[in-house]
Amino acid sequence: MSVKIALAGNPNSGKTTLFNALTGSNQFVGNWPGVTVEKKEGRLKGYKDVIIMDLPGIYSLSPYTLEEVVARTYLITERPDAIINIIDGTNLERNLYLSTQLMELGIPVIMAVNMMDLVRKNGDKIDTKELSKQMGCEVVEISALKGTGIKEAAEKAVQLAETRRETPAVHTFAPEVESVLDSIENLLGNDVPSGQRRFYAIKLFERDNKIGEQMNRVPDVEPMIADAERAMDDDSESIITNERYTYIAKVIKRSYVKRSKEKLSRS
Ligand code: BGO
Repeated sequence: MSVKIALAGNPNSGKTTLFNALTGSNQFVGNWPGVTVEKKEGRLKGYKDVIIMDLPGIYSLSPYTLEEVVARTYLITERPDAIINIIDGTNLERNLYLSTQLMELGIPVIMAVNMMDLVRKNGDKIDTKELSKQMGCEVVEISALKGTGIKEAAEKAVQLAETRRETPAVHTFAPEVESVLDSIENLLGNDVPSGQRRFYAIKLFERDNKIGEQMNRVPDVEPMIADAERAMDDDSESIITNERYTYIAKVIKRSYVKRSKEKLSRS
């Protein structure tokens, strides 16, 4: 049985470098259906039955760019067996924004923290154990350019993919946000696969105008959203964005050790 692994990450995170290193010359290039966004897939070197699907470089799974819509439609409808989320280790905060969203899809994720050669050169350190705990996924440090950590990341991704296990996100938002998301999830019931319920609930709460296309029935959640917006005095999309950044700030505080800070704490 063949295994499908999606490669997802921000533009400039080193995704192309990693994809080339993982697949070598075993690549097929085309377009995603109906759009002129390039679609690349390739066979993982050393594995007969493992396909790596290179998703477009994106910052978010929102509905605002073709690339984002292509990537999320693929993730929701095709459901790869695992996701390799490549992130730029020198730019953790911005990159983890997408990661929090990938974790909500219920698909097993392995996080490949790239540019580790630069992180080390800067004298910074990442506590991968803590990052892994906070994000709820395995974390491997890599340098796509130098080729370090890549084999380990690929092996872990294949192992994870073979489990085909649903993996719920571990990060949570403020209690009042969780409460409204819970209510939306209850309304969704079995209309969407259980592993994707949180993802759909968040998208509905954000008034994502494209998510309905992936659903048979769209529940009326507008009164719940309006109540929450009144109570929190913000629009629902900003509420979720802020919650993500609040969580990310906590993750970074616990897992990223900047050289300058280390020096300060020693003095
Ligand atoms: C240029 N370490 C370092 N140091 N650089 C890396 C690593 C790594 O682990 N991985 C990737 N890069 P893409 P997307 C470049 O092209 O794979 C570099 O958008 C340059 N080009 O080499 O393209 C990689 O697919 C001139 O850098 O990313 C590339 O995700 C001067 O990160 C860039 C300096 O990688 C983006 C860099 C003409």
